[in-house]
This record gives sequence, structure tokens and C-alpha cells, in this order.
Amino acid sequence: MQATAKQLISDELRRRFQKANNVLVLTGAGVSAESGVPTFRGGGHTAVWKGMPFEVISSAGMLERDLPAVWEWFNYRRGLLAALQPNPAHEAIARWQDRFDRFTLVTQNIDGLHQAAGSRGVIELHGSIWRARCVRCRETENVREMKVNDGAQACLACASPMRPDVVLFGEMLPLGAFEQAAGKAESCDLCFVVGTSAVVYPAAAIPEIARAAGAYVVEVNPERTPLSDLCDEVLMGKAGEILLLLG
Ligand code: BJW
Ligand code: ZN
Repeated sequence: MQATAKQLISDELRRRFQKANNVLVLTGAGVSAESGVPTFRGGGHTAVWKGMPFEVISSAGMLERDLPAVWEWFNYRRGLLAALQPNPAHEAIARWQDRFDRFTLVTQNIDGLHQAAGSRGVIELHGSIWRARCVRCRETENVREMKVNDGAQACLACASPMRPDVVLFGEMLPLGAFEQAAGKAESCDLCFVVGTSAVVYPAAAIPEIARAAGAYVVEVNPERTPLSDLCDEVLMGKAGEILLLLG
């Protein structure tokens, strides 16, 4: 383990990690891979549900055409996620929160595993699988206790249908979430990009904003991404192993 740590983590990154006082971490599905959560694109497979690629079933168009099918897909995934636990990458990121003067965690994940590991104030760019939202009045409801076979429920406030409170393709991000994350990216001095293929926008713009504002940007991923060339360092490997090497 020591030899790996020496090879992977440069003296420059160690120095910056020791001295940083404003750190931002952007995570994607890869940070949860070691917990058993399937990624969307990693590993050369595209997630398919009943013959539909996830870009189709997780889309604004499908929600309009077939809300029950969308619920079925998210209920199925909620059932899978309920049994899963945070992994050492989530735990390392949760520890970092208390280590730096200022710390921001921005995630594209909807699985809630960062919060389960103890992270606070997480900016969830793509919502949460554990909430439902009214299609009309936007009232939200916790669905953690909902049985996985239950279908769409009616809003308690206005009786309109509820939908999963996640950001589907072609939908806007939650009001202010990107702006808040972008503001933090502009002022951070060290930015980690962990386990994302960095192809979905506007999330993938966060490290670009950090880099343009002068931050040192470090990618953690077993594969290269469209962002790799922009990064100051690319640490190739699994998040659960690499983040531990930093502390
Ligand atoms: C490991 C690992 C280990 C494995 N350790 N790493 C410009 C051009 C064309 C289109 C667009 C554009 N700008 C915006 C768009 C549209 C679209 C978009 O970006 N499309 C691109 C694909 C081209 N964006 C949107 O629609 C967004 N909304 C928007 O832009 O609103 C404005 C607007 C509205 C209307 C019209 C136009 C504009 C919303 C995007 C919402 C994304 N939603 C999803 C689904 C959520 C619900 C669900 O779960 O079903 O979010 S898509 C899916 O991708 C999910 C993820 O959060 C997101 C990102 O994926 P992520 O996290 O990067 O995962 P993977 O699987 O891609 O990658 C995993 C990585 O981990 C890999 O690199 C592995 O190597 C790595 N890995 N094991 C570390 N152990
Ligand atoms: Zn309502």
C-alpha cells in the first residue's frame, strides 16, 4: 500500500492537500460503485430497463408519456439501494468536511450514500431517489419508508400525481443548485472530481469553472474522461482505494 501511495500521490498534491483551506469535491456514480451501485456508463455497459436505455426511461419525455413506468423503474432501483452501505470513499469524503476551513460536496448521485456516511450540506445536483415531488405544486415527500411495490401517490397538498424528485434528461436542475455549486467552484483552491464520466452537463462544467478560477483540479477515476486533459493530476484507480491514500 505504501509503494502505491508514493507512486500515485505527488508531493505537489500532498502539499496542496495539507495547505488547502477551500476544497470542493464533485462526485458521480463511480464513487458509489464499490458499494454495489451500478454506474450508468462505466464498465462499457449501458444500463437498460425493459429494453429501454436509461436515457429513455430517465427522461422528461417518458415522464410525460408513462409516469407509472418511471415509478416502476425508480421503485426497482430503490429496492436495490435500500440494502447498500457507504464505502471507504464516501467515508473519506465525509471526514474531509471537518479537515478544511471550507468544504463543499457536490454530487450528481441520487442514492443518499454521502449523507449516510455523515456528509452534511451536500449539493444534490440531480435530486434524490428518496424523495417524491408533486408534478403541480412541487411539494416533496420522503419515500424512504414507501414499500417498493407502491406506485405513484397523490400529493397530500393538491392531490396531483407525485413523481420521483430526480432530474431526468431534458429537465432543469433544482432551482439554484447549479448556481450555488458554481459559486463554490469559483472560490475553491483544490477541486476533486471523483467517479464521474464528466459527459453530463451542467454538472461537468463545475470542475471547468474551478480550473478557470485557478483551482488545482484532481480527477479520481479508473478510466480517463473528457475532463482528464484539463486536470492538473489524474489519479487512475478506484475511489475507495485512492481517497484513503490522501487521508
Ligand atoms: C469509478 C469507479 C470507482 C467506476 N471509483 N470511479 C450540451 C450538448 C448536448 C446536450 C446537453 C448539453 N448540455 C446539456 C445537455 C442535455 C443533457 C446532457 O448533458 N446530455 C449529455 C449526455 C450530452 N443534460 C440535461 O438534460 C440536464 N439538464 C439540463 O441541461 O437542463 C437544461 C436544459 C433543459 C432542457 C433542454 C436543454 C437544456 C439534466 C441532466 C440530468 C441527468 N440525469 C441523470 C439521471 C438521473 C436519474 C436516474 O438516476 O435515472 O443523472 S443521467 C445520469 O448521468 C445520472 C448521473 O447523475 C449522470 C452523470 O453520470 P455519472 O455520475 O458521471 O456516471 P457514469 O456512469 O456516466 O460514470 C461513472 C464513472 O465512474 C465512469 O467514468 C467510471 O470510469 C467511473 N468509475 N468505478 C471511481 N470504483
Ligand atoms: Zn401538489
